[in-house]
Amino acid sequence: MPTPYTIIGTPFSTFTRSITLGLTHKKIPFTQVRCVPHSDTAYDNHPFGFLPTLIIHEIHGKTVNLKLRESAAIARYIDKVVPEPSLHISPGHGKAIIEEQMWEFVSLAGAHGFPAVEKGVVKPRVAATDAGQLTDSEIREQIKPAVAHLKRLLGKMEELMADEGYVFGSKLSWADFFLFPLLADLKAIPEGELLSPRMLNWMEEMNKLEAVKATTPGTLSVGARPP
Ligand SMILES: N[C@@H](CCC(=O)N[C@@H](CS)C(=O)NCC(=O)O)C(=O)O
Repeated sequence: MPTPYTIIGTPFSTFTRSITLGLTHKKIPFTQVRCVPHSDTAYDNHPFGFLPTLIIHEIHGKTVNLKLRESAAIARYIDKVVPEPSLHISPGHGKAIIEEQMWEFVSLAGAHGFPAVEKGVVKPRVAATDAGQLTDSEIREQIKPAVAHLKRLLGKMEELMADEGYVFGSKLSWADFFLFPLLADLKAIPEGELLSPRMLNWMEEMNKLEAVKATTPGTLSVGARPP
């Protein structure tokens, strides 16, 4: 039987993994089409060739093959069709006073975390390592300003997190699923040394989740390369 959803995007893509983490955690079957950003497949499904796109094949028994883009919109749709297990928080979870602070964290992770981790440090480090032309200290020198920026960003993200447990303490949420793919990539490169004991403890907790285990193949953390 065909799955009700198709996700367009390589498992290597962190935004794609945030969504496959949510789908897997909620036990929603899906098919994944592995492609890189700006490939023909990406453009066939997204106006700007970005990842991910969720194709919703049916709504209320009617074939629609609707293409939904933007990970936060996709997360909202997933929550609507399969509310449990919930990936939302309530006031009192971690440092939250209002529930919207979970979406605030998600947005900060995407808008500030992604460029600082992936564009600034992970991608240049992986590209330089794969090219094999520079020594480790030359690579470190090249990415030094980006590493300093990332260190500040990680400190600020950590300030928003509960002192222990998930991002919002005892409650697993989309905040964890949006931050985790970024830091799993970071941990896989030498600059993973920036991760604090708090972040490392959190990653250990996350690594126990079935959804994390199921979405690990194809990621940098196991040495994979796209698609
Ligand atoms: N706002 C988008 C961002 C998605 C995004 O940046 N995806 C990356 C892959 S992880 C991408 O396609 N990047 C292409 C580019 O930066 O040109 C979302 O939340 O879905």
